[in-house]
Amino acid sequence: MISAEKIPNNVGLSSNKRLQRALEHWQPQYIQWWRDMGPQGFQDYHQVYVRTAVSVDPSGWAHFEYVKLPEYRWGIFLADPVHDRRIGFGDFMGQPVWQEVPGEFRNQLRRLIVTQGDTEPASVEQQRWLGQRCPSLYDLRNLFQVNVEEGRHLWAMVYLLHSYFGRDGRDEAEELLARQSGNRDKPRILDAFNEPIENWLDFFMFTMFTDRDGKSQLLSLSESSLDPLSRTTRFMLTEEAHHMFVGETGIARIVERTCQLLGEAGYSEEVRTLGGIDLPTIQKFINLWFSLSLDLHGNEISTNAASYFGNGLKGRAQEEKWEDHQVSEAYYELDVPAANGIERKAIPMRTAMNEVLRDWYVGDCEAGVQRWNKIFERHGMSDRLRLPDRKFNRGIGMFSSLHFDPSGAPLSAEEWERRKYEWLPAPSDREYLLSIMATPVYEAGKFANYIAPPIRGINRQPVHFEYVRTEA
Ligand code: BYC
Ligand code: FE
Ligand code: FE
Repeated sequence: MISAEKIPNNVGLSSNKRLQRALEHWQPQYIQWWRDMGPQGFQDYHQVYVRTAVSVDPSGWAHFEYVKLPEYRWGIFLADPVHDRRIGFGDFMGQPVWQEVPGEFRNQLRRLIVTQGDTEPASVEQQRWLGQRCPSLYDLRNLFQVNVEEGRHLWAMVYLLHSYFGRDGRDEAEELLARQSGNRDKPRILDAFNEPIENWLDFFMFTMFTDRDGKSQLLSLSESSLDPLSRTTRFMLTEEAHHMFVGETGIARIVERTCQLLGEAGYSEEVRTLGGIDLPTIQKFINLWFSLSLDLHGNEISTNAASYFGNGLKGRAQEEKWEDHQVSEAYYELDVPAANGIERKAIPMRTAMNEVLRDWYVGDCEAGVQRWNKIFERHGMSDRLRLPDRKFNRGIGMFSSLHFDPSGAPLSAEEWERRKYEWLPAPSDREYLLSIMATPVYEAGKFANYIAPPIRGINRQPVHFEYVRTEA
């Protein structure tokens, strides 16, 4: 019998027999998946200082304890209901939100929830080897915090599937554990979640840029007319903030260290000879993970997106900031490829909703890159990091069959093939990164040479705290 007490929740699990029965079947499969596909080498003998959500109020967030990862208490939480909440956009604007899934939107909603749910375990799979290459115990703990929370995000989507989609929902919940990142026969649904994350530069860029797609998608789903979906995703957003913190500060600490090494070398020496990560390599990893994450927003012109919006299933990020919530007349000015270059074309705004969300996303990324560039200013250096043009290295959308350099200038296929490793990580860059990460740093307070320590520790603990400890 599954014990509701072991699953922190605010969905009345102990009195919900139907949900308990469904979870009883699924939870052992989840734990098996976590052992097989979760952090490799950190299942049985390590205790990790992690935060567990025990309720949705701010104090429920302050719960830190040492746990063995497979014993983490994955919980089910919805943000508090909003009194008399009304549909905020689309064709049903102003009507009360739905507490059940309307039959006519069942397939679309299931698809959105499954797609969202699929990314969560995928990221855990992608990151499963990183513990063996970690730059410090502090970073190791942050990796595992992100991993257990992505696991909890999977629980969140499985909760919706089990509660609102009956038999198909239960089948989908099992499939979420059956697909595997990078698997040739049963890959994860979205492309970026099949890419390898083999080193910590990948990891920090992924949490900076790909978890930020999590933020844009969760913001737009939190506008949903399906109230349980809205409330679930609203709570997930509070966890997402920490994931992006890990990515942004991780890169900031690498940049800081690189600046120090450059200074020590009189700004002349190749940083790699000092064991650091050179700025061109950092820029290449920005180019890679930003372009992969742009793809996650879907096609520029999408009838799916128009229908999600019209039906009130998925809104825009921060819908309340827009004036027109119906968007039945408006047009969007889109840059499209044309015979001689790029042409502006007005398309119905509803079909451009993926692009509207991508605009929001690019702005949010841009602000983060500007914060990194402050580090160079502080060091009195003229170097800067930047986002590549949106057309660069795209795998989805109108530009995916064409080639561009990071400034947006068109290239022939032959030129792209010849020059792509000027802009994207080359096999030799990856070899170098693996070489400096080959020996993990497991000593409290010590940091790998390529990264600066953080300014402060987790939960007011010192930086040299033993964030992960081995059982005697
Ligand atoms: N890769 O009409 P379109 C997160 C497919 S991240 C592969 O443009 P739509 C997290 C598409 O499925 C947030 N295929 O699509 C981060 C469709 O296929 P079919 C995840 C792609 O539906 C880090 C076809 O192309 N959440 O939480 O408007 C760690 C037509 O495309 C891709 C969500 O994604 C792609 N990149 O837009 C952990 C929210 N893009 O029907 C977690 C839910 C498109 O032809 N999902 N296709 O077979 C959605 O809202 C939408 O599905 C998408 C796609 C925005 C992803
Ligand atoms: Fe997530
Ligand atoms: Fe995340």
